[in-house]
Amino acid sequence: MKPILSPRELAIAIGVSESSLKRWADEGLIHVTRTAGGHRRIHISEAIRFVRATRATLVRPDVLGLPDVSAVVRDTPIGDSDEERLFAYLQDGRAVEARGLLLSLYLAGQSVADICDGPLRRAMARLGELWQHGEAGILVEHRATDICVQAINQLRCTMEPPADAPTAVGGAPAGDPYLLPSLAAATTLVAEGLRAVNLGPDTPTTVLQRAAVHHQAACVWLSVSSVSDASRLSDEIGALADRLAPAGTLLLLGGRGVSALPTVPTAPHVHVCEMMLDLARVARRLVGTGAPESTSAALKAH
Ligand code: B12
Repeated sequence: MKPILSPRELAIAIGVSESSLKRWADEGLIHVTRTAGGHRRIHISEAIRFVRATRATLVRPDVLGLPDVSAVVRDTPIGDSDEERLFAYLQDGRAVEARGLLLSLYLAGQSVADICDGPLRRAMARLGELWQHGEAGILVEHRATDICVQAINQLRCTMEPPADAPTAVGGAPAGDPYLLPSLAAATTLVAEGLRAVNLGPDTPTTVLQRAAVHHQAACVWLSVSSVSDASRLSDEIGALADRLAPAGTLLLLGGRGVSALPTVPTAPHVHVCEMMLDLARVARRLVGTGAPESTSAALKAH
């Protein structure tokens, strides 16, 4: 990915004239910075925001350093749904096409939450049903997980929340090996304008609490997929909620395993979210309010 673009490069990528692009920049439709010599420069995150907002067609994605998207454009089976195509790419280990497909859905205006709750979740669920974790299935599942990690990280690298944006920290609890749900949560939050520190799978809740203090987090997400000792995990989550309460830090719980817990804290700063779409909604309110102290109040109406 090319981090900084000239107006000419973005113009070529979306098939418009350089003068149109400069005019849009001067009208404030696209944010540019200036070099010491006064030349306009466009950050890749701003270029991608512009492409999404205007539904521009990327005729030369390679100019932006997004060659994966070209691979998908060349390989467009008519009539297949996004889920169907992603499933086929993941099953066959076609990483370039899978990354390109998810990136092109994002460029076409779908949100990160839509992509994770939709084609990504459904394609992975179908892979899980195929082999019931026989050896061949584990091979495909690990490979598909790695490809999705690459794809989501690629999306994440196109976004740069402001330095003063509220911070979220999160992960999956100790003993939980699932990579994708926490990564999807982090990227959903970043897409909504938060800064996210993803501690990933197998993170003790005490470490999440420490990270929340260290980063003065506005919220902590916990993605629960695999639960071996449900009552112990319930207690750990209860203790985490208690420790987060004084600073007004929200605790956002989600994942397939939450329903296996005997109890979930019911305090006002704890929210159980089913999907990334719910998380995005909470994030939008957080970005609107900023300071952690005010987050609980702002979310009461949620
Ligand atoms: C990949 C995979 C694995 C990989 C994980 C690799 C890795 N490092 O991540 C490996 C091979 C290790 C694995 C192992 C096992 N797995 Co497995 N695995 C899967 C699979 C295919 C995909 C999981 C995934 O990543 N999905 C993508 C994510 C993004 O989707 P998601 O988890 O549904 O999350 C969504 C929501 O829950 C929500 N969400 C999640 N977290 C959060 C957090 C917040 C804050 C919010 C708001 C929302 C939210 O948003 C997400 C997007 O919509 C699933 C199939 C499935 N249906 O999901 C089986 C599945 C989960 N596995 C299963 C099983 C049985 C196992 C094993 C027990 C197999 C075995 N005999 O060893 C082990 C257990 C491992 C353990 N210690 O727990 C079963 C679980 C059945 C059950 N009812 O519990 C499933 C459902 C497969 C099946 N159909 O049988 N697995």
